[in-house]
Amino acid sequence: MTAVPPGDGSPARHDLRATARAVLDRAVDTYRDHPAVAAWLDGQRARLAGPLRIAVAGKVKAGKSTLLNALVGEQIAPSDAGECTKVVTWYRGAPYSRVTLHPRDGGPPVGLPVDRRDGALVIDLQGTRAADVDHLEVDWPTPSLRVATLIDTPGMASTSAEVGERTVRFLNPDDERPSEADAVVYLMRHLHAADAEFLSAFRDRGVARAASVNAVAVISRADEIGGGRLDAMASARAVARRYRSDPVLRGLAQNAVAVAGLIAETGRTLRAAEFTALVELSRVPREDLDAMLLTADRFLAPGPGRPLGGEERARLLRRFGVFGLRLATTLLRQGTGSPEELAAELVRRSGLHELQAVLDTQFVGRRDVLQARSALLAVHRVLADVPPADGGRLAAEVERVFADAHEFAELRLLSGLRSGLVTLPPPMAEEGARLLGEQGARVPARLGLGPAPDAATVRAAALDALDRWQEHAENPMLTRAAADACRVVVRTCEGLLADRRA
Ligand SMILES: Nc1nc2c(ncn2[C@@H]2O[C@H](COP(=O)(O)OP(=O)(O)O)[C@@H](O)[C@H]2O)c(=O)[nH]1
Ligand SMILES: [Mg+2]
Repeated sequence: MTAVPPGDGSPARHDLRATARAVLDRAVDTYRDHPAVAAWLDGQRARLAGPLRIAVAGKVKAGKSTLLNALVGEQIAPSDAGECTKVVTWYRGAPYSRVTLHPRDGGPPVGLPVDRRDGALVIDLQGTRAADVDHLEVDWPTPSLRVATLIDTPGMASTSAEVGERTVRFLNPDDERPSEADAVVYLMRHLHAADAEFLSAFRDRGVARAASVNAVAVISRADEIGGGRLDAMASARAVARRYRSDPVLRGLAQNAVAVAGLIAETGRTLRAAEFTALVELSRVPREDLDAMLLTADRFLAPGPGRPLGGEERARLLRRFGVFGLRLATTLLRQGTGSPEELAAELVRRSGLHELQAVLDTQFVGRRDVLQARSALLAVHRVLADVPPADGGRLAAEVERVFADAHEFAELRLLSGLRSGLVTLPPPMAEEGARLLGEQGARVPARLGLGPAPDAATVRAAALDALDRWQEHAENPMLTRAAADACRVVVRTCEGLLADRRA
Protein backbone atom coordinates (compact mmCIF):
# COMPACT_ATOMS: atom_id res chain seq x y z
CA MET A 1 0.00 0.00 0.00
CA THR A 2 1.21 3.42 -0.79
CA ALA A 3 1.50 6.14 1.82
CA VAL A 4 -1.38 8.60 1.80
CA PRO A 5 -1.71 12.07 3.22
CA PRO A 6 -3.90 12.59 6.29
CA GLY A 7 -7.57 12.17 5.42
CA ASP A 8 -8.54 9.81 2.64
CA GLY A 9 -9.05 12.31 -0.16
CA SER A 10 -12.74 11.56 -0.54
CA PRO A 11 -15.15 14.51 -0.56
CA ALA A 12 -16.41 15.95 2.73
CA ARG A 13 -13.72 13.93 4.37
CA HIS A 14 -13.54 15.51 7.78
CA ASP A 15 -17.22 15.55 8.63
CA LEU A 16 -18.01 11.89 9.14
CA ARG A 17 -14.87 11.18 11.17
CA ALA A 18 -15.64 14.17 13.40
CA THR A 19 -19.26 13.06 13.77
CA ALA A 20 -18.21 9.56 14.79
CA ARG A 21 -15.73 11.01 17.26
CA ALA A 22 -18.46 13.21 18.77
CA VAL A 23 -20.79 10.21 19.13
CA LEU A 24 -18.01 8.25 20.87
CA ASP A 25 -17.31 11.21 23.20
CA ARG A 26 -20.96 11.36 24.13
CA ALA A 27 -21.01 7.59 24.69
CA VAL A 28 -17.99 7.77 27.02
CA ASP A 29 -19.82 10.47 28.96
CA THR A 30 -23.04 8.45 29.06
CA TYR A 31 -21.15 5.51 30.58
CA ARG A 32 -19.04 7.50 33.04
CA ASP A 33 -20.48 5.39 35.88
CA HIS A 34 -19.47 2.13 34.14
CA PRO A 35 -15.65 2.26 34.15
CA ALA A 36 -15.22 -0.96 32.15
CA VAL A 37 -17.59 0.16 29.40
CA ALA A 38 -16.13 3.66 29.34
CA ALA A 39 -12.62 2.20 29.02
CA TRP A 40 -13.71 -0.03 26.14
CA LEU A 41 -15.27 2.96 24.39
CA ASP A 42 -12.11 4.94 24.99
CA GLY A 43 -10.27 2.15 23.20
CA GLN A 44 -12.64 2.69 20.28
CA ARG A 45 -11.62 6.36 20.24
CA ALA A 46 -8.01 5.29 19.93
CA ARG A 47 -9.02 2.88 17.18
CA LEU A 48 -10.78 5.66 15.27
CA ALA A 49 -7.65 7.81 15.48
CA GLY A 50 -5.33 4.94 14.52
CA PRO A 51 -4.64 3.13 11.27
CA LEU A 52 -7.26 1.18 9.37
CA ARG A 53 -7.53 -2.47 10.39
CA ILE A 54 -7.57 -4.97 7.55
CA ALA A 55 -8.03 -8.68 8.28
CA VAL A 56 -6.73 -11.41 5.99
CA ALA A 57 -9.18 -14.31 6.06
CA GLY A 58 -9.87 -17.55 4.24
CA LYS A 59 -9.49 -21.30 4.66
CA VAL A 60 -6.43 -22.88 6.21
CA LYS A 61 -3.60 -23.03 3.66
CA ALA A 62 -5.31 -20.54 1.37
CA GLY A 63 -2.02 -18.62 1.48
CA LYS A 64 -3.00 -15.89 3.98
CA SER A 65 0.26 -15.60 5.90
CA THR A 66 2.28 -15.75 2.70
CA LEU A 67 0.22 -12.95 1.16
CA LEU A 68 0.50 -10.85 4.31
CA ASN A 69 4.29 -11.13 4.07
CA ALA A 70 4.14 -10.11 0.42
CA LEU A 71 2.13 -7.00 1.34
CA VAL A 72 4.52 -6.11 4.14
CA GLY A 73 7.63 -7.02 2.14
CA GLU A 74 9.14 -9.05 4.98
CA GLN A 75 8.70 -12.56 6.34
CA ILE A 76 6.99 -11.75 9.61
CA ALA A 77 3.91 -14.01 9.42
CA PRO A 78 4.85 -17.66 9.92
CA SER A 79 3.33 -19.91 7.27
CA ASP A 80 2.35 -23.57 7.39
CA ALA A 81 1.42 -25.44 10.52
CA GLY A 82 3.23 -24.27 13.69
CA GLU A 83 1.24 -23.64 16.87
CA CYS A 84 1.35 -19.83 16.37
CA THR A 85 -0.38 -20.05 12.96
CA LYS A 86 -3.54 -21.10 14.85
CA VAL A 87 -3.71 -17.73 16.58
CA VAL A 88 -5.13 -14.39 15.42
CA THR A 89 -2.09 -12.13 15.02
CA TRP A 90 -2.02 -8.34 14.63
CA TYR A 91 0.83 -6.74 12.67
CA ARG A 92 1.21 -3.07 13.55
CA GLY A 93 3.61 -0.42 12.39
CA ALA A 94 5.90 0.77 15.21
CA PRO A 95 9.32 2.33 15.66
CA TYR A 96 10.63 -0.96 17.19
CA SER A 97 10.10 -4.73 16.93
CA ARG A 98 8.13 -6.41 19.66
CA VAL A 99 5.98 -9.53 19.98
CA THR A 100 3.27 -9.66 22.67
CA LEU A 101 1.02 -12.53 23.67
CA HIS A 102 -2.42 -11.70 25.05
CA PRO A 103 -3.73 -14.64 27.08
CA ARG A 104 -7.28 -15.82 26.69
CA ASP A 105 -7.97 -15.78 30.43
CA GLY A 106 -7.52 -11.99 30.51
CA GLY A 107 -4.18 -12.22 32.33
CA PRO A 108 -1.47 -9.62 31.69
CA PRO A 109 0.18 -9.51 28.23
CA VAL A 110 3.43 -11.46 27.95
CA GLY A 111 6.42 -10.31 25.87
CA LEU A 112 7.86 -12.99 23.57
CA PRO A 113 11.39 -13.00 22.12
CA VAL A 114 11.88 -11.39 18.71
CA ASP A 115 13.74 -14.15 16.96
CA ARG A 116 14.75 -13.91 13.28
CA ARG A 117 16.03 -17.03 11.58
CA ASP A 118 17.17 -17.00 7.97
CA GLY A 119 15.46 -13.64 7.46
CA ALA A 120 12.10 -14.78 8.83
CA LEU A 121 10.49 -13.93 12.17
CA VAL A 122 10.04 -17.04 14.29
CA ILE A 123 7.34 -16.78 16.93
CA ASP A 124 7.66 -19.21 19.81
CA LEU A 125 4.68 -19.32 22.15
CA GLN A 126 7.04 -20.70 24.81
CA GLY A 127 4.82 -23.55 25.77
CA THR A 128 1.48 -21.68 25.80
CA ARG A 129 -1.13 -23.63 23.85
CA ALA A 130 -2.74 -21.78 20.94
CA ALA A 131 -6.13 -22.42 22.54
CA ASP A 132 -5.03 -20.36 25.56
CA VAL A 133 -4.00 -17.36 23.48
CA ASP A 134 -6.51 -14.62 22.68
CA HIS A 135 -4.25 -12.98 20.12
CA LEU A 136 -0.67 -12.01 19.37
CA GLU A 137 0.56 -8.53 18.56
CA VAL A 138 3.61 -8.03 16.40
CA ASP A 139 4.90 -4.46 16.33
CA TRP A 140 7.21 -3.97 13.41
CA PRO A 141 9.10 -1.01 11.97
CA THR A 142 7.96 -1.03 8.36
CA PRO A 143 6.34 1.77 6.35
CA SER A 144 3.63 -0.45 4.80
CA LEU A 145 2.09 -1.13 8.22
CA ARG A 146 1.75 2.55 9.04
CA VAL A 147 -1.23 2.97 6.71
CA ALA A 148 -3.06 -0.14 7.87
CA THR A 149 -2.73 -2.72 10.61
CA LEU A 150 -2.92 -6.19 9.07
CA ILE A 151 -4.56 -9.02 10.98
CA ASP A 152 -3.70 -12.62 10.13
CA THR A 153 -6.42 -15.10 11.01
CA PRO A 154 -6.10 -18.85 11.44
CA GLY A 155 -8.67 -19.78 8.82
CA MET A 156 -12.09 -21.36 8.74
CA ALA A 157 -13.30 -24.81 7.76
CA SER A 158 -10.04 -26.00 9.19
CA THR A 159 -9.44 -29.54 10.34
CA SER A 160 -9.79 -28.14 13.82
CA ALA A 161 -13.34 -26.82 14.05
CA GLU A 162 -12.34 -24.70 17.01
CA VAL A 163 -9.69 -22.75 15.08
CA GLY A 164 -12.18 -22.07 12.31
CA GLU A 165 -14.76 -20.99 14.77
CA ARG A 166 -12.31 -18.58 16.33
CA THR A 167 -11.80 -16.83 13.00
CA VAL A 168 -15.52 -16.46 12.41
CA ARG A 169 -16.05 -15.16 15.92
CA PHE A 170 -13.24 -12.70 15.48
CA LEU A 171 -14.41 -11.30 12.18
CA ASN A 172 -18.10 -11.50 12.74
CA PRO A 173 -18.73 -11.94 16.44
CA ASP A 174 -22.48 -11.75 16.10
CA ASP A 175 -25.23 -10.27 14.06
CA GLU A 176 -25.28 -6.51 14.55
CA ARG A 177 -21.98 -6.56 16.38
CA PRO A 178 -18.90 -4.70 15.31
CA SER A 179 -15.93 -6.62 14.05
CA GLU A 180 -12.40 -6.01 15.24
CA ALA A 181 -11.51 -5.39 11.61
CA ASP A 182 -12.70 -2.48 9.46
CA ALA A 183 -12.25 -4.42 6.24
CA VAL A 184 -11.34 -7.91 5.09
CA VAL A 185 -9.25 -9.41 2.31
CA TYR A 186 -10.76 -12.81 1.68
CA LEU A 187 -8.57 -15.46 0.07
CA MET A 188 -10.02 -18.36 -1.84
CA ARG A 189 -8.56 -20.79 -4.29
CA HIS A 190 -11.97 -21.08 -5.99
CA LEU A 191 -15.33 -19.80 -4.90
CA HIS A 192 -16.79 -22.56 -2.77
CA ALA A 193 -20.15 -22.53 -1.03
CA ALA A 194 -18.40 -22.17 2.35
CA ASP A 195 -16.58 -19.07 1.12
CA ALA A 196 -19.79 -17.43 -0.04
CA GLU A 197 -21.38 -18.28 3.29
CA PHE A 198 -18.51 -16.72 5.16
CA LEU A 199 -18.47 -13.58 3.07
CA SER A 200 -22.18 -13.09 3.46
CA ALA A 201 -21.81 -13.48 7.22
CA PHE A 202 -19.13 -10.81 7.28
CA ARG A 203 -20.96 -8.22 5.28
CA ASP A 204 -22.79 -5.50 7.05
CA ARG A 205 -26.14 -6.02 8.56
CA GLY A 206 -28.71 -4.14 10.54
CA VAL A 207 -28.00 -0.48 11.08
CA ALA A 208 -24.98 -0.44 8.84
CA ARG A 209 -26.49 -2.48 6.03
CA ALA A 210 -24.25 -2.02 3.05
CA ALA A 211 -23.20 -5.37 1.68
CA SER A 212 -19.78 -5.84 0.19
CA VAL A 213 -18.41 -2.42 1.11
CA ASN A 214 -15.57 -3.77 3.12
CA ALA A 215 -14.53 -7.02 1.48
CA VAL A 216 -12.16 -7.74 -1.39
CA ALA A 217 -11.76 -11.28 -2.73
CA VAL A 218 -8.40 -12.70 -3.76
CA ILE A 219 -8.03 -15.76 -5.96
CA SER A 220 -4.97 -16.96 -4.09
CA ARG A 221 -2.13 -19.32 -5.02
CA ALA A 222 -2.95 -18.23 -8.55
CA ASP A 223 0.17 -19.89 -9.96
CA GLU A 224 -1.35 -23.29 -9.20
CA ILE A 225 -4.33 -22.65 -11.45
CA GLY A 226 -3.75 -24.33 -14.78
CA GLY A 227 -1.26 -26.84 -13.39
CA GLY A 228 1.56 -24.34 -12.95
CA ARG A 229 2.08 -23.68 -16.67
CA LEU A 230 3.86 -20.44 -17.50
CA ASP A 231 0.57 -18.89 -18.61
CA ALA A 232 -1.01 -19.80 -15.23
CA MET A 233 -1.36 -16.16 -14.21
CA ALA A 234 -3.33 -15.38 -17.36
CA SER A 235 -5.75 -18.21 -16.54
CA ALA A 236 -6.02 -16.99 -12.96
CA ARG A 237 -6.79 -13.47 -14.14
CA ALA A 238 -9.54 -14.88 -16.34
CA VAL A 239 -11.01 -16.63 -13.27
CA ALA A 240 -10.87 -13.34 -11.34
CA ARG A 241 -12.65 -11.57 -14.20
CA ARG A 242 -15.38 -14.20 -14.13
CA TYR A 243 -15.77 -13.77 -10.39
CA ARG A 244 -16.02 -10.00 -10.77
CA SER A 245 -19.12 -10.46 -12.88
CA ASP A 246 -20.54 -13.35 -10.86
CA PRO A 247 -23.83 -12.20 -9.34
CA VAL A 248 -23.22 -13.96 -6.00
CA LEU A 249 -19.71 -12.65 -5.55
CA ARG A 250 -20.63 -9.15 -6.75
CA GLY A 251 -22.99 -8.88 -3.83
CA LEU A 252 -20.34 -10.05 -1.39
CA ALA A 253 -17.07 -8.40 -2.34
CA GLN A 254 -16.13 -5.23 -4.13
CA ASN A 255 -13.56 -6.76 -6.33
CA ALA A 256 -11.68 -9.96 -7.11
CA VAL A 257 -7.99 -10.11 -7.98
CA ALA A 258 -5.72 -13.07 -8.74
CA VAL A 259 -2.45 -13.14 -6.80
CA ALA A 260 0.37 -15.66 -6.53
CA GLY A 261 1.33 -14.75 -2.98
CA LEU A 262 4.36 -17.02 -2.82
CA ILE A 263 5.95 -15.46 -5.91
CA ALA A 264 5.18 -12.01 -4.51
CA GLU A 265 6.62 -12.82 -1.09
CA THR A 266 9.79 -14.33 -2.52
CA GLY A 267 10.16 -11.47 -5.01
CA ARG A 268 9.93 -8.93 -2.21
CA THR A 269 12.44 -10.79 -0.02
CA LEU A 270 14.79 -12.30 -2.62
CA ARG A 271 18.27 -13.10 -1.29
CA ALA A 272 21.58 -12.92 -3.13
CA ALA A 273 22.28 -16.61 -2.49
CA GLU A 274 18.94 -17.56 -4.04
CA PHE A 275 19.75 -15.55 -7.13
CA THR A 276 23.10 -17.33 -7.45
CA ALA A 277 21.44 -20.75 -7.06
CA LEU A 278 18.85 -19.88 -9.69
CA VAL A 279 21.55 -18.79 -12.12
CA GLU A 280 23.17 -22.18 -11.68
CA LEU A 281 19.82 -23.89 -12.22
CA SER A 282 19.14 -21.89 -15.35
CA ARG A 283 22.38 -23.20 -16.88
CA VAL A 284 21.11 -26.80 -16.82
CA PRO A 285 20.27 -27.76 -20.43
CA ARG A 286 16.72 -26.70 -21.18
CA GLU A 287 15.26 -30.17 -21.75
CA ASP A 288 16.78 -31.57 -18.57
CA LEU A 289 15.54 -28.62 -16.55
CA ASP A 290 12.04 -28.87 -18.02
CA ALA A 291 11.95 -32.54 -17.04
CA MET A 292 13.19 -31.76 -13.53
CA LEU A 293 10.58 -29.06 -13.05
CA LEU A 294 7.67 -31.19 -14.19
CA THR A 295 6.70 -31.88 -10.57
CA ALA A 296 7.97 -31.06 -7.09
CA ASP A 297 8.91 -34.71 -6.53
CA ARG A 298 11.07 -34.83 -9.65
CA PHE A 299 12.81 -31.64 -8.66
CA LEU A 300 13.62 -33.08 -5.25
CA ALA A 301 14.56 -36.56 -6.45
CA PRO A 302 18.20 -37.44 -5.70
CA GLY A 303 20.46 -38.72 -8.45
CA PRO A 304 23.83 -38.26 -10.14
CA GLY A 305 24.56 -35.00 -11.91
CA ARG A 306 21.77 -33.04 -10.24
CA PRO A 307 22.43 -29.33 -9.85
CA LEU A 308 22.77 -27.85 -6.33
CA GLY A 309 22.54 -29.91 -3.14
CA GLY A 310 19.33 -31.72 -2.19
CA GLU A 311 18.71 -29.43 0.73
CA GLU A 312 19.24 -26.34 -1.33
CA ARG A 313 16.75 -27.57 -3.92
CA ALA A 314 14.22 -28.22 -1.16
CA ARG A 315 14.74 -24.69 0.17
CA LEU A 316 14.32 -23.16 -3.29
CA LEU A 317 11.16 -25.16 -3.83
CA ARG A 318 9.67 -23.88 -0.57
CA ARG A 319 10.47 -20.31 -1.53
CA PHE A 320 9.39 -20.36 -5.19
CA GLY A 321 7.12 -23.36 -5.79
CA VAL A 322 7.40 -25.26 -9.07
CA PHE A 323 5.85 -22.43 -11.06
CA GLY A 324 8.14 -19.84 -9.50
CA LEU A 325 11.21 -21.91 -10.35
CA ARG A 326 10.06 -22.32 -13.94
CA LEU A 327 9.33 -18.63 -14.19
CA ALA A 328 12.56 -17.48 -12.57
CA THR A 329 14.81 -19.76 -14.63
CA THR A 330 13.00 -18.76 -17.82
CA LEU A 331 13.49 -15.08 -16.98
CA LEU A 332 17.18 -15.66 -16.30
CA ARG A 333 17.60 -17.53 -19.59
CA GLN A 334 15.89 -14.66 -21.36
CA GLY A 335 18.45 -12.21 -20.02
CA THR A 336 17.25 -10.95 -16.63
CA GLY A 337 20.66 -10.00 -15.27
CA SER A 338 20.47 -8.90 -11.63
CA PRO A 339 18.74 -9.91 -8.41
CA GLU A 340 16.90 -6.56 -8.35
CA GLU A 341 15.60 -7.06 -11.88
CA LEU A 342 14.50 -10.63 -11.15
CA ALA A 343 12.80 -9.61 -7.90
CA ALA A 344 10.88 -6.80 -9.60
CA GLU A 345 9.75 -9.07 -12.43
CA LEU A 346 8.54 -11.77 -10.02
CA VAL A 347 6.51 -9.20 -8.08
CA ARG A 348 5.14 -7.68 -11.27
CA ARG A 349 3.95 -11.05 -12.54
CA SER A 350 2.52 -12.15 -9.17
CA GLY A 351 -0.46 -9.79 -9.33
CA LEU A 352 0.60 -8.06 -6.07
CA HIS A 353 0.55 -4.59 -7.60
CA GLU A 354 -3.06 -5.06 -8.73
CA LEU A 355 -4.06 -6.11 -5.21
CA GLN A 356 -2.22 -3.15 -3.68
CA ALA A 357 -4.06 -0.80 -6.03
CA VAL A 358 -7.42 -2.32 -5.10
CA LEU A 359 -6.67 -2.10 -1.36
CA ASP A 360 -5.60 1.49 -1.83
CA THR A 361 -8.73 2.59 -3.68
CA GLN A 362 -11.30 0.45 -1.85
CA PHE A 363 -10.00 0.49 1.71
CA VAL A 364 -7.35 3.14 2.32
CA GLY A 365 -9.23 5.60 0.09
CA ARG A 366 -12.36 4.95 2.17
CA ARG A 367 -10.65 4.97 5.49
CA ASP A 368 -12.85 7.68 7.01
CA VAL A 369 -16.13 5.99 6.27
CA LEU A 370 -14.92 2.49 7.19
CA GLN A 371 -13.49 3.65 10.52
CA ALA A 372 -16.49 5.84 11.30
CA ARG A 373 -18.74 2.87 10.62
CA SER A 374 -16.73 0.70 13.03
CA ALA A 375 -16.97 3.40 15.71
CA LEU A 376 -20.73 3.81 15.32
CA LEU A 377 -21.23 0.04 15.39
CA ALA A 378 -19.22 -0.06 18.62
CA VAL A 379 -21.57 2.46 20.27
CA HIS A 380 -24.56 0.60 18.88
CA ARG A 381 -23.24 -2.59 20.45
CA VAL A 382 -22.67 -1.05 23.87
CA LEU A 383 -26.13 0.49 23.87
CA ALA A 384 -27.64 -2.93 23.17
CA ASP A 385 -25.47 -4.80 25.69
CA VAL A 386 -25.55 -2.35 28.58
CA PRO A 387 -28.62 -0.17 28.08
CA PRO A 388 -28.05 3.05 30.04
CA ALA A 389 -30.86 4.81 31.90
CA ASP A 390 -31.01 7.67 29.41
CA GLY A 391 -29.59 5.93 26.34
CA GLY A 392 -32.56 6.69 24.10
CA ARG A 393 -31.07 9.90 22.78
CA LEU A 394 -27.71 8.38 22.02
CA ALA A 395 -29.32 5.41 20.27
CA ALA A 396 -31.40 7.75 18.16
CA GLU A 397 -28.30 9.71 17.27
CA VAL A 398 -26.45 6.61 16.09
CA GLU A 399 -29.43 5.61 13.96
CA ARG A 400 -29.64 9.11 12.57
CA VAL A 401 -25.98 9.21 11.53
CA PHE A 402 -26.32 5.86 9.76
CA ALA A 403 -29.48 7.07 8.03
CA ASP A 404 -28.41 10.63 7.21
CA ALA A 405 -24.68 10.57 6.55
CA HIS A 406 -24.40 10.71 2.82
CA GLU A 407 -21.32 8.45 2.88
CA PHE A 408 -23.44 5.58 4.22
CA ALA A 409 -26.23 6.29 1.73
CA GLU A 410 -23.60 6.02 -1.02
CA LEU A 411 -22.36 2.69 0.26
CA ARG A 412 -25.89 1.31 0.57
CA LEU A 413 -26.74 2.35 -2.96
CA LEU A 414 -23.45 1.11 -4.36
CA SER A 415 -23.99 -2.31 -2.88
CA GLY A 416 -27.63 -2.27 -4.00
CA LEU A 417 -26.51 -1.62 -7.56
CA ARG A 418 -23.82 -4.29 -7.36
CA SER A 419 -26.12 -6.96 -5.98
CA GLY A 420 -28.98 -6.08 -8.34
CA LEU A 421 -31.28 -4.93 -5.54
CA VAL A 422 -31.49 -1.52 -7.19
CA THR A 423 -31.52 -1.28 -10.97
CA LEU A 424 -30.83 1.65 -13.28
CA PRO A 425 -30.67 1.55 -17.09
CA PRO A 426 -27.20 0.19 -18.03
CA PRO A 427 -25.24 3.30 -19.05
CA MET A 428 -26.57 5.17 -16.02
CA ALA A 429 -25.82 2.28 -13.66
CA GLU A 430 -22.19 2.29 -14.70
CA GLU A 431 -21.68 6.03 -14.36
CA GLY A 432 -23.68 6.12 -11.15
CA ALA A 433 -21.54 3.41 -9.55
CA ARG A 434 -18.39 5.26 -10.55
CA LEU A 435 -19.66 8.55 -9.09
CA LEU A 436 -20.58 6.70 -5.89
CA GLY A 437 -16.96 5.57 -5.61
CA GLU A 438 -16.91 2.07 -7.08
CA GLN A 439 -13.53 2.67 -8.72
CA GLY A 440 -12.23 4.55 -5.68
CA ALA A 441 -13.65 7.19 -3.38
CA ARG A 442 -11.27 9.99 -4.33
CA VAL A 443 -12.61 12.83 -6.45
CA PRO A 444 -10.76 12.16 -9.75
CA ALA A 445 -11.66 8.45 -9.72
CA ARG A 446 -15.33 9.27 -9.18
CA LEU A 447 -15.35 11.66 -12.10
CA GLY A 448 -13.45 9.26 -14.33
CA LEU A 449 -10.54 11.70 -14.65
CA GLY A 450 -6.79 10.99 -14.61
CA PRO A 451 -4.87 10.94 -11.31
CA ALA A 452 -4.12 14.67 -10.90
CA PRO A 453 -6.60 16.79 -12.85
CA ASP A 454 -6.54 20.58 -12.45
CA ALA A 455 -9.30 22.32 -10.54
CA ALA A 456 -11.07 23.66 -13.62
CA THR A 457 -11.29 20.18 -15.17
CA VAL A 458 -12.70 18.74 -11.94
CA ARG A 459 -15.24 21.53 -11.69
CA ALA A 460 -16.39 21.15 -15.29
CA ALA A 461 -16.75 17.38 -14.96
CA ALA A 462 -18.64 17.69 -11.66
CA LEU A 463 -21.02 20.31 -13.09
CA ASP A 464 -21.64 18.18 -16.12
CA ALA A 465 -22.42 15.12 -13.99
CA LEU A 466 -24.67 17.15 -11.70
CA ASP A 467 -26.72 18.45 -14.66
CA ARG A 468 -27.12 14.99 -16.09
CA TRP A 469 -28.15 13.35 -12.82
CA GLN A 470 -30.58 16.11 -11.91
CA GLU A 471 -32.24 15.40 -15.23
CA HIS A 472 -32.27 11.65 -14.56
CA ALA A 473 -33.83 12.25 -11.14
CA GLU A 474 -36.74 14.03 -12.76
CA ASN A 475 -37.25 11.48 -15.51
CA PRO A 476 -40.90 10.32 -15.14
CA MET A 477 -40.11 7.00 -16.82
CA LEU A 478 -37.97 5.83 -13.92
CA THR A 479 -39.35 3.75 -11.06
CA ARG A 480 -39.54 5.35 -7.68
CA ALA A 481 -36.55 3.35 -6.42
CA ALA A 482 -34.50 4.38 -9.44
CA ALA A 483 -35.44 8.05 -8.96
CA ASP A 484 -34.43 7.81 -5.29
CA ALA A 485 -31.12 6.33 -6.40
CA CYS A 486 -30.63 9.24 -8.82
CA ARG A 487 -31.18 11.70 -5.99
CA VAL A 488 -28.40 10.06 -3.96
CA VAL A 489 -26.08 10.43 -6.96
CA VAL A 490 -27.18 14.09 -7.31
CA ARG A 491 -26.08 14.71 -3.74
CA THR A 492 -22.81 13.01 -4.49
CA CYS A 493 -22.30 15.35 -7.47
CA GLU A 494 -23.10 18.35 -5.28
CA GLY A 495 -20.45 17.16 -2.84
CA LEU A 496 -17.92 16.74 -5.65
CA LEU A 497 -18.67 20.27 -6.83
CA ALA A 498 -18.43 21.71 -3.33
CA ASP A 499 -15.15 19.93 -2.65
CA ARG A 500 -12.62 22.62 -1.94
CA ARG A 501 -10.18 21.22 -4.46
CA ALA A 502 -12.77 21.51 -7.24
N1 LIG B 1 2.43 -22.41 -5.18
C1 LIG B 1 2.04 -21.56 -4.24
N2 LIG B 1 2.05 -21.95 -2.95
C2 LIG B 1 1.66 -21.06 -2.02
C3 LIG B 1 1.20 -19.75 -2.35
N3 LIG B 1 0.87 -19.12 -1.22
C4 LIG B 1 1.10 -19.97 -0.22
N4 LIG B 1 1.58 -21.15 -0.69
C5 LIG B 1 2.00 -22.32 0.11
O1 LIG B 1 0.84 -22.85 0.74
C6 LIG B 1 1.14 -23.27 2.07
C7 LIG B 1 0.21 -22.54 3.04
O2 LIG B 1 0.49 -21.15 3.00
P1 LIG B 1 0.14 -20.21 4.23
O3 LIG B 1 0.51 -18.82 3.81
O4 LIG B 1 0.73 -20.73 5.47
O5 LIG B 1 -1.44 -20.37 4.26
P2 LIG B 1 -2.48 -19.95 5.43
O6 LIG B 1 -2.78 -21.17 6.22
O7 LIG B 1 -3.69 -19.47 4.69
O8 LIG B 1 -1.83 -18.86 6.23
C8 LIG B 1 2.60 -22.94 2.29
O9 LIG B 1 3.35 -24.12 2.08
C9 LIG B 1 2.92 -21.93 1.24
O10 LIG B 1 4.26 -21.95 0.81
C10 LIG B 1 1.20 -19.38 -3.73
O11 LIG B 1 0.83 -18.27 -4.14
N5 LIG B 1 1.62 -20.34 -4.62
MG1 LIG C 1 -1.37 -18.74 8.24
